[in-house]
Amino acid sequence: MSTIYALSTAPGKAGLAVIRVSGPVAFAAAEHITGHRPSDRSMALRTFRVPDGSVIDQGLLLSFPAPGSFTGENIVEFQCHGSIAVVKAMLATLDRMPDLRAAEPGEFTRRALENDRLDLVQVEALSDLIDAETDLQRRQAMSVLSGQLSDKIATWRADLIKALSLIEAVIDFSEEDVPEDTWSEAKALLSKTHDDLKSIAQSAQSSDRLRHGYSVVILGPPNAGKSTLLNALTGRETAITSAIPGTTRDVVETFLDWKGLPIILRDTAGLRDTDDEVESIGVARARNAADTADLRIYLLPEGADPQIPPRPQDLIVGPKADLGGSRDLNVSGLTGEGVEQLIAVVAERLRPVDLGQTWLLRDRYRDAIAAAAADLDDAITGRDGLDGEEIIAESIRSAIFRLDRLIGRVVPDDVLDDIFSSFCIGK
Ligand SMILES: Nc1nc2c(ncn2[C@@H]2O[C@H](COP(=O)(O)OP(=O)(O)OP(=O)(O)O)[C@@H](O)[C@H]2O)c(=O)[nH]1
Ligand SMILES: [Mg+2]
Repeated sequence: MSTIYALSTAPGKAGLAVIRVSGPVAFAAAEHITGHRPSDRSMALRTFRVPDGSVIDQGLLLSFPAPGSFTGENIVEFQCHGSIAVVKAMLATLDRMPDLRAAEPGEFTRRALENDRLDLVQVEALSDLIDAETDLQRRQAMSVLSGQLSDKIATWRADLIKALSLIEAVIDFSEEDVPEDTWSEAKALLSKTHDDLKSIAQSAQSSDRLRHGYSVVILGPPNAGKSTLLNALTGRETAITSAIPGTTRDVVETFLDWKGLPIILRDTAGLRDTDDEVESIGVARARNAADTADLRIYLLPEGADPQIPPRPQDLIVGPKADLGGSRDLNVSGLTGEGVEQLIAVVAERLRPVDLGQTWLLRDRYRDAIAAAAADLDDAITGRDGLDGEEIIAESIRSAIFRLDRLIGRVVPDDVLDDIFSSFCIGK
């Protein structure tokens, strides 16, 4: 196994930069550059030098021995100044050492997987954590990274193996010797796992939104103050506003963090019938955005026609609250009145009901979980319909295999290559 190195912090100027080295000669590399390595699992101030003795920088050196390190190998981390020249000199020095090479994208994490420090679900959670932009995204990624989903999968797997062994025992018995409650015990295990899988699969939509953002669209007639509200919500002049009805034509999109939820907020053209060619394209775009939205905020003056029928989830809000308003919620983009309340109500409506079940599920998980649930469905109904025990056992084996693939127990290399290709170098 080769020893790999990489800059693990973002490239460019910064207060600090961290260079990570992992593998059999990591400790030798540290000694080469600093003279001597601090004791295991500790950090010490060191001078970093090139082999001819000239000083590159002064910084901290951290040392983690195998097998309790992130990768499961010997690791050292150089914490140097975040200078482009320092980092360049450090990487060049490492590169000149025998048996060391630059890491590929995600290679540290891949080694963590290969050395059983993380399973595949946790590997992807680490990637989610690094990509997290809102508090809820961070919390969901952390709960998977800390092993909550892996523990659940381990329980399902153990229950299925137990059920399988019960069914296999039935297969080995001759017909008349089969204990009556063996099947009911197996069926209870299968049903429990099946229901768990199903409920997680049902949270897939919330998971998808937590990962990619909830779509919230502001709708209403021209001049209602939609763009002014968008600007108040983003805190800057995101969209053009004017007293001329029909100002907004394109859908104006921004990303916001509302109470930890990732929100993609869209301002749209005022909804009305129009002969203006460009404006009618704008209205069509507004309708499209409304169709795919998770929640629509209707900025609707008293007595105005919503044009697009509201859904139960949607909010009808009175505009220009500074001039008065009689709806339950009235907002003013101009003065900011009601804006905080609007954010709170929208976040409340969108927040997943069962956050504990809402993991940042990827398509890969969703497919595996749904397919495993279908296998168990076959196994359970198969028995009710008196399928042979061999066929039922086969369905259970298939579900176990899908869970094994999910956590990375059995994963083809091309799937792994695909997963790690989205990682940055240094992860
Ligand atoms: N008093 C008051 N005036 C507002 C408020 N919001 C917007 N306006 C005014 O109403 C006019 C229209 O505002 P916009 O935000 O451009 O309205 P819009 O709904 O985006 O209009 P279109 O893009 O044409 O559909 C402008 O003159 C704004 O200054 C508000 O909260 N209070
Ligand atoms: Mg507008």
